[in-house]
Amino acid sequence: MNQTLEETIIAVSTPAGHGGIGIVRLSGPEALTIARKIFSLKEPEQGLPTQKMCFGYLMDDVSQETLDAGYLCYFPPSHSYTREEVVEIHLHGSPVLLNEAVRLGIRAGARLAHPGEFTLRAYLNGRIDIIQAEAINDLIRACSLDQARISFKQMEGSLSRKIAVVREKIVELLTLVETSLEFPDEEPEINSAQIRDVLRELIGDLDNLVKSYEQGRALLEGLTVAILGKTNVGKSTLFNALLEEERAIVTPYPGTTRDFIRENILVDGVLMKLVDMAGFGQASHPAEKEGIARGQQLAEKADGLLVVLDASREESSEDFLLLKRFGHKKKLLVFNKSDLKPVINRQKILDSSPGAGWVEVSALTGKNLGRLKKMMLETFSPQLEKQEEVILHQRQKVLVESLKNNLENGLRILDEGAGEELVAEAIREALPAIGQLTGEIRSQEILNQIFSRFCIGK
Ligand SMILES: Nc1nc2c(ncn2[C@@H]2O[C@H](COP(=O)(O)OP(=O)(O)O)[C@@H](O)[C@H]2O)c(=O)[nH]1
Ligand SMILES: [Mg+2]
Repeated sequence: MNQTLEETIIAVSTPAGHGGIGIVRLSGPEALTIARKIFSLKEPEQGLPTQKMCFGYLMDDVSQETLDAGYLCYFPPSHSYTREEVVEIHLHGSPVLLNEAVRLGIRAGARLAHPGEFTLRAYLNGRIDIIQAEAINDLIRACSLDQARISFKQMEGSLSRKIAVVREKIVELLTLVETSLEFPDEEPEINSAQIRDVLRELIGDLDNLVKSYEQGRALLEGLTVAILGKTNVGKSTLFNALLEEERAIVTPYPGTTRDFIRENILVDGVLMKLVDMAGFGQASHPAEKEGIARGQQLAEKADGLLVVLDASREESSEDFLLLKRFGHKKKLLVFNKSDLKPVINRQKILDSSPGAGWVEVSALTGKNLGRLKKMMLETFSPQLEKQEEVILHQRQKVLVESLKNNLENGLRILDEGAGEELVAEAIREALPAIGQLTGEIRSQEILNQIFSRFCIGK
């Protein structure tokens, strides 16, 4: 990736396709000069206030043809995303027009930006660290409101600050240990018991961060919710109803669904991967048999189960087998077909599955589906402690783990009664991991990996 900051870069920053408006963005030392060549202000005599929308026209500066009307907004380096001159040109959201604006900008001296290059510049110019850059991309790509919330906080520096505190504590500890070593005749600044306390506390904090990665993954990838039940109880109808579209095939005949189908739904901002599968019980076809086997495996790994029962029929041994088989999983009992005359002995089912939440619904009429969704959220989402940081990237997790290992190593050396010099050395080895985490230690490979995942124009 080209990293010369002398060049001015340009790209369309809004998504591909037709839209109400589209934005072309420039960043670099010539951003304003180039923008003024291709965009002429309607009232140039009024000057160009910073961070204000100024009306004008997109112009071909050679043919003098006016191509569109829109707004130009200038951000001086002190207030821009990249810490360079940035200009946004807001036009009508037509891909041909926006591409033409980019072509004109390039003819006037700009270069097409690489994916993520605006954010890369914000990092290279010291406005954000690497953790924040990753968070910006996470925010853009967030599929759920919970993930967006976390990414926004991290973009604002919450995780970076947490890491900075760890670093300060380590540096302070090192300074105290080293001063004590330097002046062995004086009263030591810190004794072994105090060193041990500081290390233990740091290791505890880092351990919580490492553990949060599991939660982070659930957020990033969504929760898998499998729909289980005997054949013909209405699983596919429920699946379609929750999805609000006719995705799975529904027929009155048992064994209609042979494989499993997975679709995403958003429940109150939380991403859920809903899986419809073959009904449990006697398979009438080899494909159905295989479907049942795969379904069992999937259900075993799911974050939650919806066990569907046909309330208009008598409960059967298969229902009880199923409940027993998945007794250990988080689940909700869904008594379906509540629009028909109730026949099932509900209490008997509830007794066999103590503690499980339940709800009466009709997948056909939609009765209680809102309530079911609410219960799915309450029962299946990991309980995020609001103030806790959550790690969303393996890169970060690996580095935090290595940091923790170094400190544990220091603690072990201390416990073995080795000299404080060796302890200090072990602790000092933790520092590079922090530098890599925040991007203070720059690795071209890591930069390429991170920024190539961005969109062009960000
Ligand atoms: N009356 C009524 N019929 C339903 C309801 N849900 C599903 N059905 C019917 O039950 C039959 C089997 O449904 P389906 O979704 O294919 O069941 P699956 O085998 O569990 O996937 C179909 O004829 C559906 O129309 C419901 O809530 N009420
Ligand atoms: Mg089905």
